[in-house]
Amino acid sequence: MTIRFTTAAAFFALATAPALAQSAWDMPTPYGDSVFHTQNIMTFADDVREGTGGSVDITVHSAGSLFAHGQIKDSVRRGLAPIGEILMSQLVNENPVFGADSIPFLAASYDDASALWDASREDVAEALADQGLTLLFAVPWPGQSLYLREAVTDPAQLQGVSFRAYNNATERMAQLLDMVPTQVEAGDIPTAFSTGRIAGMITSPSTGVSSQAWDYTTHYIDTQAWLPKNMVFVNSSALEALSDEEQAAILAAAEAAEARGWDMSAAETADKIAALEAGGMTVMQPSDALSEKLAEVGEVMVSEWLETAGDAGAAILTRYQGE
Ligand code: PCA
Repeated sequence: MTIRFTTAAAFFALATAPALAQSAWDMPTPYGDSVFHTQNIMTFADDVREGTGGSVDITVHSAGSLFAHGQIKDSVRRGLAPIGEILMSQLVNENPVFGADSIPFLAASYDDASALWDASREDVAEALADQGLTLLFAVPWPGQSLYLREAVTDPAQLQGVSFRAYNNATERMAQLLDMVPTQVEAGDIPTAFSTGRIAGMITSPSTGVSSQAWDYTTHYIDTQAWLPKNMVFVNSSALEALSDEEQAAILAAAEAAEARGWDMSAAETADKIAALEAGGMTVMQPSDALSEKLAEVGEVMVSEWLETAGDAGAAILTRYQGE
């Protein structure tokens, strides 16, 4: 009898105590499972589970499977999901600070991208905090390069090309190069090429590989023009509802995820360019004429961004250039 009672009591304690403290969090993310951002987030979720003794259990719903990319931020703001990931520059219409990382040649190396992030992070965190969101971490994609169907050396060859855009800046860049932009999510790239909606794009070697760019384009032109970031944020009320220890574990996992993600991004640049070549693409450096034209476009876009971003934008550039 005693043994049975003890067993039952132990079972009762095991079954109920962790369940009371358990937070099961669904996390919508936009990109597929093979993408390093998603893999980094899976490790972040593991770290959170470990750091909280299993009491915060994050399930990652990748590739827009829970909410489409364009709905993730509002879903987290409204508490439909407690945590999520998006491309930061997707929010540039709300606040220009979200677009600082998507201007051609403003910050085209990892060192420069990191300095720009240091100079803009507070503004991004504040803009999110105004909406009840807490910034956890941000990680850049590798440099953005051109995927085309011919060896473009003269910028005039770009005129009229149907070109994939993934944010305002890529759309504006296409316009300034006399191309015809159309917005396409990363997961829809193969269909957009195969149905003729697009004939070229600018994106990282990572997305080039995950979308099998060699099936639709022949030339990779290694411009590495900017490093746009994905960011992960949490609904502030959901975060504050956790214990202090749980919150600290999440913040520690986020800090580790940011450092790990930047390393993963840098490490994959060369690997994925090699994979594009192995897939059959011709890898070229931009001609002087193309580089000059892209630099010109970058200058126009910096001044346009400064016009919309006002004093906050000017302060970001001053901090960035002072670093
Ligand atoms: N991949 C994402 C954003 C930038 C990148 O490298 C995309 O192409 O949608």
